[in-house]
Amino acid sequence: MQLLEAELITLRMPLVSPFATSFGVQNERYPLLVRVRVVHLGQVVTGWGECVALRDPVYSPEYLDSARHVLQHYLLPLVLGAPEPWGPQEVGAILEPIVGHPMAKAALEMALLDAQLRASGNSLAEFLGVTATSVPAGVSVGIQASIPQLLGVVGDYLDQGYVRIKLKIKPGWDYEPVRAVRERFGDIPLQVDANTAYSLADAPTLRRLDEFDLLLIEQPLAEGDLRRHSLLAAQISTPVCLDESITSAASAEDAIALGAAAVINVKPGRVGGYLEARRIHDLALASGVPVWCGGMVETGIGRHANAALAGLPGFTLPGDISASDRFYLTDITEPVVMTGGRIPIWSGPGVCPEPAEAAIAEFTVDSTSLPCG
Ligand code: NPG
Repeated sequence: MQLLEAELITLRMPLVSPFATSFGVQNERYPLLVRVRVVHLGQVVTGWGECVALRDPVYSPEYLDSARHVLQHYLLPLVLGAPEPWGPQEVGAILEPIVGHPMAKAALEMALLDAQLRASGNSLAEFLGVTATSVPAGVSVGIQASIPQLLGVVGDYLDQGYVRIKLKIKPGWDYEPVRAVRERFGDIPLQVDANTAYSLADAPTLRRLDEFDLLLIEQPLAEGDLRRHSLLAAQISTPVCLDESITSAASAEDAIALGAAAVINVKPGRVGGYLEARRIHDLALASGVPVWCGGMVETGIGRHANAALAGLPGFTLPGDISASDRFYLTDITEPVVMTGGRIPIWSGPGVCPEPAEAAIAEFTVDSTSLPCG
């Protein structure tokens, strides 16, 4: 593969409603798109990737400007200088000299993989060996202003057909909201996500959630707290799932070995790309650890691609794979639509339907072109 040109496009997209978590309230999303033009199989093709870094470093050390900077000044030059032949499968190794920055690396690998798939006419699902044609749709519910408001929001999502509800929690917004949802909606598949908001000293509070028979509690403690997660797991019966702590297949292997993760949330962006995501899936499957596909409020580019990944057999729990309209009035690809509680897997060439230039132009706030010739 030969890289001819790359463009880094920053969008600003309003959310249909504020999304509140323990790390802050998002009213808009700033997706960073990577568009590449490459020569592959004798054709000039365009590929798209989406970087999931947030505008600010509140969920991960990476953030919008750091991702754009490292892509422009380090990652793209490395790929440009790589001796041919290379393809998307080699990109992980090519980028290895740069420490960290998995979200930026994932976006570049995704764009190159998309280009390869468009040239060969294959879908991401075919590439991954996925035979499923749809996946169950779960939805993530932000922290609400009151319990009646929470019950209204959860009721709406259940009416729309979502098959699993995830509630964001934080100290002071945990036991009561979960109890209210269980009381009102009964035995629905329900899980909670703390986004690192607790410490091990909160084990007695978290143990109170045991009575609700939750599918899992996601990332209760800090990202680096693998050992403490295993200590917490010994004190509560709700299965502990890790998100922020898992940034690679190696960290997934460590978490499983330490008993820190009974379940793993796989987010391709967070772990450096779809290829590393598949490696985590494979090792978790071999270890008997269920995985599910997380979401990062992606546009249709990442949202369609995540649905394909979630079609792999080890993804036995419903993911945060919701329809485009959960977050966006207008998407930049053909929207992801839920029917009967399921999200169809994109079966055309590439990782997603061709993004619409007009929609991208509408939301673009910054764009940098890098001639690579
Ligand atoms: O459905 O795309 C989605 C969002 C699911 O809650 C969700 N994501 O902590 O997992 C999370 C959270 C998140 C969103 C984290 C954006 C970081 C950025």
